[in-house]
Amino acid sequence: MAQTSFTLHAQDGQARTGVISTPRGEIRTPAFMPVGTAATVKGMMPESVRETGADILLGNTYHLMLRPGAERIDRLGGLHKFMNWERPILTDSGGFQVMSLSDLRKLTEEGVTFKSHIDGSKHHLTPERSMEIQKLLGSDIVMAFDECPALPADRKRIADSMRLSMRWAQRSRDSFGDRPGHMLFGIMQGGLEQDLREESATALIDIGFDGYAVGGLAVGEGQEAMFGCLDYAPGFLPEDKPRYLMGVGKPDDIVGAVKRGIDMMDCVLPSRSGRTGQAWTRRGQINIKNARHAEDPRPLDENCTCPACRNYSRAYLHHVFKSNEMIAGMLLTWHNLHYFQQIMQEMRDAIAAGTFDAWEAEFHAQRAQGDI
Ligand code: PRF
Ligand code: ZN
Repeated sequence: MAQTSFTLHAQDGQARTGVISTPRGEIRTPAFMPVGTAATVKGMMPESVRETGADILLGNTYHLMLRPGAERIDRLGGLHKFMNWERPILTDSGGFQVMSLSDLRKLTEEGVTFKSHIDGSKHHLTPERSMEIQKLLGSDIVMAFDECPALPADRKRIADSMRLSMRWAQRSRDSFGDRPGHMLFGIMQGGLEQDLREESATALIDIGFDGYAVGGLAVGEGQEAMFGCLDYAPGFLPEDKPRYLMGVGKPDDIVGAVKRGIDMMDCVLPSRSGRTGQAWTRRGQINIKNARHAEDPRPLDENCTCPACRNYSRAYLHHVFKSNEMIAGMLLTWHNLHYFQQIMQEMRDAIAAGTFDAWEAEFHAQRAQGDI
């Protein structure tokens, strides 16, 4: 009994729409996953995150193993219960966050040793320990343990790192075992080298995963280079399994990725930029702290149905940001998450209707007008 599945409903060009089914609920694809790093989507109650249209959240092995600890979360009934989100959770495996956040990292064939960015304590992560932690958390979609070099990097560094990640992918698979109701995703690496991407995809497919992530992008290469890679990378992966682009992105990155055959994405952008006063709308970006909003009675976006736009003026949002009120980041985070989910829903509808190209043209045309 599989208990999990991926069903494709329609394809328009390379863009696909479908549903991932898990015992904790369905994930409509293409899906955007809000990031709940520390067992919270910062500034949002879980029921509010759901109201924005999210089917699934992302959690982080790295942060939760350091604080409050995976064994503690397990004793408290698992991550879903702990954070009051009963729907699916995908957890990242930790290697990427070790490399970007921790101090004094030491990488070997076995795994990675590092010092916590919180208290300097020493920790060890391996594929086996990452699988164990993600199991203790109760993650529905578990990510293989990988390493991701920052770009630009020379070809040898990218090739060696990718091959290490593929050996770790096999160890992740062996250690994960058979867990009905839970999915394990492999992560493709290989930088911007087409042949290394293909070698990585072949290695992952040989091992066999429930879904495949494109890792190693959005690490400094720029949108044009990322799209260049996405023009071929998804084509190396099985059509009948979900494809997840990790850590992406801005609205136009997301649209370009879906157009190229990506089914899932995650990014801190809507929540993080909401806390700093950046709003994303169909007409582009707005910095609500800008003085031009101080007496503007209009909402952020006339067409948006989120609470920030239904109930508050730009003048009010400007005021609460200027006053450092807690509700400021809460309202903008809500708006941004709502807007990102709205884009996803519109893309799912357009792909199902076979009108993705027209939808995309309108998306870009509205942004070109700017905030008016
Ligand atoms: N690997 C993992 N997590 C990630 C990435 C990766 O390559 C990226 C790259 N954009 C974001 N998060 N495990
Ligand atoms: Zn809004």
